[in-house]
Amino acid sequence: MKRTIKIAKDREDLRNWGWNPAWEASTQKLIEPGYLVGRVTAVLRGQFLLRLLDGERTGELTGRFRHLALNAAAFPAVGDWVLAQEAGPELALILGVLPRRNKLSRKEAGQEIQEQVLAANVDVVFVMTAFDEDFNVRRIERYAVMVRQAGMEPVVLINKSDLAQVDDARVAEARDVNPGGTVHRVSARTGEGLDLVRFYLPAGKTGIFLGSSGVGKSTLLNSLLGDEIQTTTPVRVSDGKGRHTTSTRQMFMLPAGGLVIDNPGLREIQLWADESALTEAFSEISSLARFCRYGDCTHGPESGCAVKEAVEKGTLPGDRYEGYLKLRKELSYLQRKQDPAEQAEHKRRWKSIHRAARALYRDREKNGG
Ligand SMILES: Nc1nc2c(ncn2[C@@H]2O[C@H](COP(=O)(O)OP(=O)(O)O)[C@@H](O)[C@H]2O)c(=O)[nH]1
Ligand SMILES: [Mg+2]
Ligand SMILES: [Zn+2]
Repeated sequence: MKRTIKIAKDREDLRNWGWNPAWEASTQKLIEPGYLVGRVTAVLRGQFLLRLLDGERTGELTGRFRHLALNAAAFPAVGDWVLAQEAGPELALILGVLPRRNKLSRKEAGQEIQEQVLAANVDVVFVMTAFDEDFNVRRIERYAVMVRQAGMEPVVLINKSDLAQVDDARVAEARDVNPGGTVHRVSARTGEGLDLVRFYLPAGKTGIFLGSSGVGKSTLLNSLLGDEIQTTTPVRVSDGKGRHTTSTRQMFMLPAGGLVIDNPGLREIQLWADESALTEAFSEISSLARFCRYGDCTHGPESGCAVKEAVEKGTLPGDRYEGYLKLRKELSYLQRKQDPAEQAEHKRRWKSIHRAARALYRDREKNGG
């Protein structure tokens, strides 16, 4: 007999922030009575803004959480659901992050080979560019791999359509590098395409805008927010020592109930992805590859390569092929840099972290820190 999962009474209102029966079902064993469940709506330096049943609170990590976290990716990201404990009128202590449904990651900027989670538990990712000098299909390609890695299809928005002709060729160019995905013309200024964007964001669904700074992410968000008395200026939270920190990523609720994460422009989008994300993002190349003479064809110097033949015949654009090779090289470099021994150690430590986290959930006596 199929059992229907009902949302516990004391979490009912979290539906507005994306909680649903699926979340309830997958986390039943982790949520002990007395724990608060909340969503991370903003990440600040060392602090978090949490949406809990009784409203907004500042969240801080327990010492134990910090101790158990192996790397930056284990820390709460915007969109995460967390278990917390009340600690004063405006503060909550974060005990753990509930298992993520998905995560949008990049390689940390700089030399470090580390994963940085930009957002978690997202339903739709808008890859945003504009009808101006920002437009670059290679960048869309790169974002597409990132989104596929998170298990989603990118929705490409080309903003500032007021600057373009109706039949601007850039829409078709963007479609060509986003096979299977969608591309829309929008204008935060005139409102063109805004209804389409809203369509992706019904109540309780979470979307995120990715794209370079200057493409109009904040302006578009403001247009979606309409006349709501809400600004898209970053939140500032006091750390109690008189200092203020400014949020990087932040979640907003649209008038119709959809949730949107604004994101500052990422100067560098280094990928944190594997081969399968590349295969999906370049699905037309993957389809061609089935006709290569050798099963392990690298589409390089081999003879009988169907991918290169397609380039020669002009059915696959040469720069698309080169874009593919470049990203593949970047990903294999990333893989080599993640030393296998280190990865084994990583796995082993994660096991013990999960074990400890389970013990932590069970052991309510010790959950104070
Ligand atoms: N022409 C035009 N300009 C826009 C549009 N949307 C945003 N802008 C302008 O683009 C600039 C950058 O916008 P902003 O929202 O700050 O970009 P963000 O860095 O992606 O958040 C601002 O000067 C906006 O007024 C649009 O649809 N059309
Ligand atoms: Mg902005
Ligand atoms: Zn080949």
